[in-house]
Amino acid sequence: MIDFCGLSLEHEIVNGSGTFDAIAARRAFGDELLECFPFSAFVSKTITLHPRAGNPPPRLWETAGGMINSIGLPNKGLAGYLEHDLPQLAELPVPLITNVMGATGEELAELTAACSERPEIAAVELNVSCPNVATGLDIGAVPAELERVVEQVRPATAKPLIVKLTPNTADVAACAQAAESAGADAVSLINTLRAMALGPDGRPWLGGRTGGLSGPAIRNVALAQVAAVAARVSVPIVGIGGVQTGAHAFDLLRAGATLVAVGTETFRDPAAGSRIARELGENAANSANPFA
Ligand code: RRO
Repeated sequence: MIDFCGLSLEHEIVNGSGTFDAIAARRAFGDELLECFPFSAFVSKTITLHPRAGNPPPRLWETAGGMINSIGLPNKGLAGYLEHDLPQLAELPVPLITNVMGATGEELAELTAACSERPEIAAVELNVSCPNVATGLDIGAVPAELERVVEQVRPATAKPLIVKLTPNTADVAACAQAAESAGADAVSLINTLRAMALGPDGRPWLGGRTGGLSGPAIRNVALAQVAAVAARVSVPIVGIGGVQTGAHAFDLLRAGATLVAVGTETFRDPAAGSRIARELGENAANSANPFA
């Protein structure tokens, strides 16, 4: 068992927020999904205070080593999530981490307080890659601003608080340090890298103009950022970025992560979480003896 902020998890592999729809998967695979759930904790897609339709299409662009998404946070809003999704997610056989995003510290604190009241929710993950409505900067990209926001949110819950960091910043380790000193129990990284694709007419292809690059293309960026953060903070780290195999997960653990989240790979293989956890076990056993 792995201890993560007081949660006992079966193995190190969780999903990246927004990359595995457990409710749709349950519809498709039935109770079989519950019997062999691929992740040791489930991270919800990002929830905002009010419902959002998301970005206009197109929302995806495939690259040589991954994909760019411009989904734009479509979700039912907090009330819709609590009423419709939470009862279904509570049936999953693993702890539930709810991911929330707000444009201000007040919004994030309100979302976190609402999650805090629900026993079905084991932990809260703050997605801080949203542009600040006042400054236009991503809230999580500026250490001093991030510290203020996490300080505002911290009193809203006694549950584990994970801050999901953006890689689109000058110094991700400074952001991690700011989150830690404001009371975060863990940090997760990396979210997607801002990217753009042009259509045949030379204009941005994605409805949101830019999107987030994920998949194998960002794996070594994730590794560098996780290592940089691990050198600067002592809270546990969830390593995320382009993991497709147990060996990739093992690299993130060796760089300092406690858990590893799998995202883009689950679009190709919905059971990737179980496979990667199994491979990771084999990899760790073999690596004890390099000649095995
Ligand atoms: O919904 C999205 O477009 C989205 C989000 Br909230 C995020 O955190 N990362 C990402 O790549 N896409």
